[in-house]
Amino acid sequence: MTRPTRIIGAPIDYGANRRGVDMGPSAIRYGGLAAKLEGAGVSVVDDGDVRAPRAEERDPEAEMPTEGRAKFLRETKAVCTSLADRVAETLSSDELPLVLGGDHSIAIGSVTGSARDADIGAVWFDAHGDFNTPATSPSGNVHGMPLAALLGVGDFAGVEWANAAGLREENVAIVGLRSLDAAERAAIRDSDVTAFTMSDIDEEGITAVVEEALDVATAGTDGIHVSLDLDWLDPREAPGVGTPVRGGVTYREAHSALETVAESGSLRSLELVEVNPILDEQNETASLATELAASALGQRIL
Ligand code: HAR
Ligand code: MN
Ligand code: MN
Ligand code: MN
Repeated sequence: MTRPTRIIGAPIDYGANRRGVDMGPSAIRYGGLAAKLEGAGVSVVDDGDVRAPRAEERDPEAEMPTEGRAKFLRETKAVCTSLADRVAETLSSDELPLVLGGDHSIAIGSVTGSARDADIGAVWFDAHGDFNTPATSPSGNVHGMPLAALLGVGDFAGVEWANAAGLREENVAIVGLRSLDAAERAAIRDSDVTAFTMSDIDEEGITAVVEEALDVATAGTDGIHVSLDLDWLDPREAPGVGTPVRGGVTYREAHSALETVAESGSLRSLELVEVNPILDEQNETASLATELAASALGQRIL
């Protein structure tokens, strides 16, 4: 039985290259998240949103690192710090945190909170590697950096607010890769992270790949964080994302993957990120996110 679930919104787009993902939490709620989960037998509480000042009030270049670029890093730190607290509090009251983004930079907060009182692994469903650092990022957008930040790669080494999770590369699996920058690709290859590309899914099938990813994330850990970037899916299924990449997983593969997550019984925290309602069609990507959450939390047809 899935634990009672607490929804926490993180309505920010500081880390993204296009405006709009800050409206993701509203769109996903409007898409019927609570009803969908209750229909799946999960009891749900909505904890509202973490506070996030509007990007228009901020200077993206304030407090940039000395080397390279990372826009809105100060604001990202503030939001991730309060998100981490909310996630950790949720877990200590025996509820499962379901974090709604927001751009993917919020994963720094979700994972940090999930790891506060436990040793965790992570499965990252994404078209992208999210393994850039301020020095390697071509864009300066922090949503391309959260895994590197959490693992302390490059300039992120010793950045306390970002590496406090103590996440180990050996317990991280990325699933569905199809877009990497050159230096990011080299960093992933040099790391002990396990990365599955779309070709791996083509060759082995989604179930085998997700089972391997779960083995990696659960090995010696107390549970896992699942970070679901909606651009993991093919843009035909999920058009409402800021950085769509052709050739993603299908609707059925996505459900099957999250059902496999549910069956593992190891899910500790979940997040849905990068839904961009401005680019969406009739809220279909937000509504798809609600369905996938229900699969991850154990919905069964029969
Ligand atoms: N790799 C590119 C960058 O770092 C694009 C990142 C796109 N990011 C996301 N996260 N949507 O997966 O700028
Ligand atoms: Mn991502
Ligand atoms: Mn820990
Ligand atoms: Mn992505």
